[in-house]
Amino acid sequence: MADCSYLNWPFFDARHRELAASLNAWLGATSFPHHVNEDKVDTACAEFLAEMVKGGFTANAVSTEGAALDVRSLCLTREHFARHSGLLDFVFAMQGLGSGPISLFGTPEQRAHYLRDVAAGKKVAAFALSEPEAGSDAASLTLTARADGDHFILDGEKTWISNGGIASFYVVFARTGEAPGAKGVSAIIVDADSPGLSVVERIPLIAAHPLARLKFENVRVPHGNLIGKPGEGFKTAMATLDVFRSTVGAAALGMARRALDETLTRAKTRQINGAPMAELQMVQAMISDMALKIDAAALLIYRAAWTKDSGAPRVTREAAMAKLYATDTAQEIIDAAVQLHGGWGVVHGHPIECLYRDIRALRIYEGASEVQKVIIARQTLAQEAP
Ligand code: COS
Repeated sequence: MADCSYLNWPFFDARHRELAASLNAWLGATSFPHHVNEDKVDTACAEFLAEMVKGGFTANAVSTEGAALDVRSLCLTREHFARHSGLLDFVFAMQGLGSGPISLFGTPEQRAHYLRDVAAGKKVAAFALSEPEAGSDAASLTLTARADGDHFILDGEKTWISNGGIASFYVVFARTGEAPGAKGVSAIIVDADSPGLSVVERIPLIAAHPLARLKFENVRVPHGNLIGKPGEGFKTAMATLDVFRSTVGAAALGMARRALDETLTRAKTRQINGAPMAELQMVQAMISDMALKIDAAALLIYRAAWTKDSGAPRVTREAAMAKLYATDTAQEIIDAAVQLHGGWGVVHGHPIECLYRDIRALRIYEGASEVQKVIIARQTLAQEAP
């Protein structure tokens, strides 16, 4: 049985411990493949979503009535899902991130129309921020939305869009021109079947999940699909990422925990020179590093989640630290697990080999490690000297 003592940390309430117990029970009774081929990924996403809706877990991904999202529940769910399957975690995470701007800033009508269906698995959500020439520098995005009576007309491209091709709607960040740069961007909901919106390319990945490049040509969207105020879309995107970046760290933590679990089993059972590998001090040093990084990552993640849940208006610094540390160290932990598994660690389809591929994207999406360093440095430099 994996270590669950962290659930007794003061960051958690009784309902979080109950959620973790029900996640463990559900995951113990359901089996999800470690590896899904690119050509089966759309079907697998639909099946995984249907299963997690039946398990009752997607309701935590959205805020149908306008209450704050519970970031600790989001993190616990991602951590547990990612321990079993990177794709399972992805499906849950995207329902939350893709509809996050509506949960945080949507009107009651937008919530009623979109979020109930997202929670029920009847609608699949996507977050469309990045463009071919605007990734880390998100404020330089160029896709335009010009007003035309009571509609917007969208023209341009988005890329690296998770759930692209299977989403029911996209929350699109578009230039509406109130001011140059970050202050001239608005967040607009675009239904996937809107005429003029097309998927021009599906992008295969190191660990399969649906990802696409989208084209918008004269796409007409009613003004009622604007989320928040015109010109505040960049802040909406950043505030959404403030919530979900800690959860990326949590997914990395789940993968790292799985790597450690697998390594402990191997180190205790594999005999080298007539004794278990675990008796070798070099192996012990690696296991010690793994365990230490896992606890440090968990502390940063649940500190950020607890701070947000306790009512902090922004957790930009805490969330950036959690994502940066947890994803970078999970990569190191999984690499060490590959090393300690010897040849098995690189056998296609072995759980450790799957983790090795699953973890890589987490250091890039929702703000690369380097972006998180910029954010942490800016926030630290902005502090008053004593
Ligand atoms: N919450 C609320 N508002 C925020 C915010 C947050 N977390 N972060 C920034 N803002 C606001 C700022 O306060 C500023 O508004 P004011 O001038 O009124 O104060 C505005 O947004 C612009 O912020 P800033 O000047 O920091 O913008 P930059 O263009 O310098 O942004 C980074 C820099 C690198 C932080 C940003 O572009 C970023 O996060 N890039 C990565 C994007 C990303 O994660 N892409 C992945 C897409 S999802 S897979």
